[in-house]
Amino acid sequence: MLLNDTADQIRSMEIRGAGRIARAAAGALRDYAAGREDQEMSAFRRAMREAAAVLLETRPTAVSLPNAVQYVMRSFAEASTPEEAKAAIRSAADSFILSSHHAVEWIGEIGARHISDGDRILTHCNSEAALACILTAHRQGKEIEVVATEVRPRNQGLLTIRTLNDAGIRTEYIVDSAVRTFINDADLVITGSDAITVNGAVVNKIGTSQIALAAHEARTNMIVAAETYKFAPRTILGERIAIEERGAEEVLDPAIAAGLPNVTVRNPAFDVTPASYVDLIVTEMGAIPPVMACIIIRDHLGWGIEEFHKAFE
Ligand code: RUB
Repeated sequence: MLLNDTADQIRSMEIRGAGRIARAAAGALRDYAAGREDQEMSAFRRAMREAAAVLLETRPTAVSLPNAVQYVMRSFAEASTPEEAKAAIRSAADSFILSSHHAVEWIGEIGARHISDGDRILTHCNSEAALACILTAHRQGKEIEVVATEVRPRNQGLLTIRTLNDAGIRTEYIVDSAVRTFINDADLVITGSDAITVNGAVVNKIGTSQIALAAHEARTNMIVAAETYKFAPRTILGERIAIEERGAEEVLDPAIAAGLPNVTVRNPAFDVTPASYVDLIVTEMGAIPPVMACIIIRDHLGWGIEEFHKAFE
């Protein structure tokens, strides 16, 4: 697939979910590099930088995207010919994609340990990582039930209930505004994440923070399932995660909107849940309290303040 096609598919959300977006971007860079016929390294580097920029501009929130792009782009820093660079890119992209799949499997195993027989789990949006925990617990023979939200305006909940239905998991499907009504029946909330900041705040699908608030009030545990490439190194420097605001037409029919000149539709796609409302973040490295997010960024991803200073020198 051409790089621009992948970028279009990410933008239009045909490819969506932070993990899938990251893998698609890594694969697109690999394929784009393979198709280049540059003789000079300078032309190759320029073309790759432009390709990376096209991908990075698609959706602003999921940190897995810049993390994947950076992983692939760093791989050919030492290459002296385009052929050498292409080989390095291929190997980096393939290894990113493979380790991303493994990470989701591990998260499933680790997350399932926190699900007990008889649990009723509330989930929001459509997250591979959150579903991995639920599906693994089910495969282990635990009798579980799920409450899945609709996820206005893009209805990602439909994808979730199809997967749960196909796995034979009993599921209740509710509108987003019914969460507080059902939270007392839930033993656990499990969601995924698009980005996790250095202080453990979780950026995920709009509505997650309301659910976390309701869970906090009801003393229901809130677990976030996230691969370590969803942790955002630049938040060390106080950089904020950009929250994507999508088009009004996703929320309100333009024909209706045209007759309402005093009404402005707002459509933020994500929100921020403070660390204090999150009990556990399940990563492929283990389950950690949100306050340990800085350790993942520093010790596992290798980004301390010194590394940032070096990178920007
Ligand atoms: C998807 C979303 C998911 C996270 C994690 O939003 O918020 O919860 O991306 O998903 P959108 P995963 O549908 O707008 O991309 O665990 O699959 O990476």
